[in-house]
Amino acid sequence: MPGVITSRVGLAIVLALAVLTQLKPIRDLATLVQLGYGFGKTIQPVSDFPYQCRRIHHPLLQACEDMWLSERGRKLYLACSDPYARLQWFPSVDHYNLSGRSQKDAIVVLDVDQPGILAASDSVTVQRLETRDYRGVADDGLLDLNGFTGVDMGNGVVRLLLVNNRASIDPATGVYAADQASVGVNATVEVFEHIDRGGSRQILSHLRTMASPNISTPNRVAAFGSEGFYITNDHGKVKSGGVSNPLRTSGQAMLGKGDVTYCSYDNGCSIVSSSHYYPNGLLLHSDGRLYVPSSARGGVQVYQPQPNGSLQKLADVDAFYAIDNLSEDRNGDIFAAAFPTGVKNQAYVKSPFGPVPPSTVLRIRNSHSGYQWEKVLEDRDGEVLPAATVVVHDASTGRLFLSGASSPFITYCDPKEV
Ligand SMILES: *[C@@H]1O[C@H](CO)[C@@H](O)[C@H](O)[C@H]1NC(C)=O
Ligand SMILES: *[C@@H]1O[C@H](CO)[C@@H](O)[C@H](O)[C@H]1NC(C)=O
Ligand SMILES: *[C@@H]1O[C@H](CO)[C@@H](O)[C@H](O)[C@H]1NC(C)=O
Ligand SMILES: *[C@@H]1O[C@H](CO)[C@@H](O)[C@H](O)[C@H]1NC(C)=O
Ligand SMILES: CC(=O)N[C@H]1CO[C@H](CO)[C@@H](O)[C@@H]1O
Repeated sequence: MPGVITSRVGLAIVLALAVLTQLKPIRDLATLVQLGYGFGKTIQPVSDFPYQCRRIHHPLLQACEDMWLSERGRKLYLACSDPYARLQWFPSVDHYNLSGRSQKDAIVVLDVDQPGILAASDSVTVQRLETRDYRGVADDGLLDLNGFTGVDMGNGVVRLLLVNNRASIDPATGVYAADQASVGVNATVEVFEHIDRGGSRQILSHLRTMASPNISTPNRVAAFGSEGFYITNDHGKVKSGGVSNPLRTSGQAMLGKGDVTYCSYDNGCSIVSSSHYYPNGLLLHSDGRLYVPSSARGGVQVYQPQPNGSLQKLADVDAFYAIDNLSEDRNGDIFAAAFPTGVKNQAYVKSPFGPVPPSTVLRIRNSHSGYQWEKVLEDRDGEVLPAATVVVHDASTGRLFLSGASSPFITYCDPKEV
């Protein structure tokens, strides 16, 4: 009776799985596989959603990993790079070829109310901010951008806190260390200020560099008043060994070795929450809470920061997506970029001019009955969205801006007139 045999085997497999998924590493792996392949999800085409989207191709708007909207200045700040160079030097995905490093990472500013953006994307005007008083590594003056955040300080002043994946120095010679893959990068957080004085030359003034052994594998930074900031160390403490033993770096994130670290400008940095699974683009919301998304577990963890920087856990938002970077709009809604099929994104990083993997936009709201989340946009076939690592909602116009760490363009989506 083959039927019985199969069903016995089937039962045995189910039982074995049930037992195995009680074991933490197996459960972690099962979660990862489920997130990576999008099992159990309906991934929808972009035409299912009430948005009209278009791509903006501009030489300065490439490989923009992160964005922040200055509501006061009505300007979108983007951390952009070079999609080809990301294949060589992008330490957060274990690319350590320093000689292929981007020479053009910059903060780029786009005036969101400019009329041209609606008419023809080719005529969009953007400005690259020049850095002042910033010397880089061994006087190279270069930035290696990842995540960042901004703060409207009033009087037209915008403060930017940038994660900078600096190359490491060999202390003996004072020049770049020869083997970056084994020494690891020397990531720092750079604090800059921008004042828009009009004119074609726009300057970013460098205020300070924060370096610490506890700024180990920073992903994004969230400003905590003027005293300090939080970062997610997505891979935790281990910053090297990526090439010879990928598990030592990439694996760390998946094994829950990531952390949240608080840095005080006066007292340095300490880990305030550990055992995070690929903690990604965190957000300090105007409600005073810290939102920490996870790319390897899915969902968002919500914390209440204490005056000394320590964190008290408040809630979990159980959105089962590999959530990337969060942003808050003027109404306090949180927008999250997510990868419904993470494995396709890993392939895309290696070939950014190939087919674009699906992206999902989630909106998270804190209502009376707790946190609610909803899918507001998705692009199953990679038709118009980038492989979005971040999405920003401009509540004044309803427009969404999307960009991706590897994508050679950005996209904006306007609500369809109904
Ligand atoms: C490193 O980057 C340089 C410049 O792009 C390139 O010529 C070289 O082949 C790369 N090395 C490796 C090992 O990929
Ligand atoms: C890391 O960066 C800091 C800040 O610029 C610097 O003081 C330190 O020497 C650097 N260390 C290495 C190993 O590059
Ligand atoms: C790093 O964080 C740990 C844990 O909070 C702390 O004990 C340690 O002193 C910190 N290290 C530095 C160099 O600040
Ligand atoms: C920080 O403050 C919290 C309560 O506000 C307290 O429980 C904790 O022990 C403090 N941590 C340190 C390192 O002082
Ligand atoms: C701040 C930021 O951009 N963080 C992450 C966004 O998502 C990508 C992909 O997971 C990460 O590599 C970024 O570091």
